[in-house]
Amino acid sequence: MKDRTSTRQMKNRTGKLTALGFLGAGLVAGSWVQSAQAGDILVADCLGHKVNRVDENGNFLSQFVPVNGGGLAFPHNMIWGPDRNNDGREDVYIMGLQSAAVHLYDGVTGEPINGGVFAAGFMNSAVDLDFGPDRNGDGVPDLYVLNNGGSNRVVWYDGITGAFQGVFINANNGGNYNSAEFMVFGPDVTKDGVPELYGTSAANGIVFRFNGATGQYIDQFVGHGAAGLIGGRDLIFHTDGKLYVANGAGNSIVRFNGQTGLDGEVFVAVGSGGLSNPHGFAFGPDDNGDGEADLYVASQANASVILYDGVTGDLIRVLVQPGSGGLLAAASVLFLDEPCPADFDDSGDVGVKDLLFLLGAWGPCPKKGDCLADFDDSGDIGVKDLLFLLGAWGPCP
Ligand SMILES: [Ca+2]
Ligand SMILES: [Ca+2]
Ligand SMILES: [Ca+2]
Ligand SMILES: [Ca+2]
Repeated sequence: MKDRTSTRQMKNRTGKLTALGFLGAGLVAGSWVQSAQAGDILVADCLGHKVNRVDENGNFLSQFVPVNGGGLAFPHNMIWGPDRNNDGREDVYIMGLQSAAVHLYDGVTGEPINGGVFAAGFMNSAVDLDFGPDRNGDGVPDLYVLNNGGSNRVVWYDGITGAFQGVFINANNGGNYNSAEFMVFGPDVTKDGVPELYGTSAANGIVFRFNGATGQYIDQFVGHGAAGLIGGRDLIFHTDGKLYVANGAGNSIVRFNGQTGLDGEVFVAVGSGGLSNPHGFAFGPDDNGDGEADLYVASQANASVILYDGVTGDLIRVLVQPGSGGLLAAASVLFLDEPCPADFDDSGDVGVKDLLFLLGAWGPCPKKGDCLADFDDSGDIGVKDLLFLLGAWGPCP
């Protein structure tokens, strides 16, 4: 039910820490950190056509998706999305570039759901996917797919059925958006309540911006070469208000003012820890104990995952050693979902303390995505969220 959709930072666990901080009482922030560190991580292997599962120390555990499982070929980005097999837990959606499909797997077991395909058709070297604005008015966020090839740069699918709906951004919409790599919905500059779409290109350092409601080209949010950005990959609007971009061709991570696109600076230094063609990345569980989320980067060219301090960008360590677990090329990372999202205090069951936390945060969220108890992502904490919590009452699965 918890449907973390529009911005990528909503899909890691940093929101939980923020929400607990928002509570003020500091409920059990210490135990949260402990718990978050115990999470496993998925690593998409684009050349190995599989998804590995590693523990918090980067040790290989298993293939979450085996080679070509569910028809997967060349997995690129991975996201959490709505529960499709009605077990009450979110499921994992994976962009298959060569299989030209959005694949779907059980978020706990990795088993393919409905044969492993949620959406297909009208994809041309599809590289990224995201749930975003509801375009067909049924109240459910729809699915957007970014194509590297063809003229149908961004296409969209019904968020419930996965049925193709149409072209959202045509390559001729303006901006000459080619060699697309990653996209994300971010700050609403047109002030119409709909987040805009921001995309990177492998061919240059431009971050393109499009109107999230109409698909029309707006501008170059970041210009080529800023902070040394010469070939973009993944991008994240982080909770600190900055836009982080993986500089694939430049082997660094750079960041900008998330509202203006200016004030570019290098965050992770060129080649730090062996960083080579960084692709997907995510802020996730605090590893070095400073209470702040750290940065996990898929270093594609040397098939590793490298961990950096989420505040300073300094190298912490190489998390997944090059080639570990048969990894051929790391495309993206995803933190396995929490098994019990309503267990805010991580006590192992959903109980009175969790109920009090939800009631204490009742009403509008201070900021969408930073509102832990907003299970249905409605932007406020209300009756539906209360019912979800009550439905999960008792010991966690
Ligand atoms: Ca599920
Ligand atoms: Ca919809
Ligand atoms: Ca807008
Ligand atoms: Ca940290």
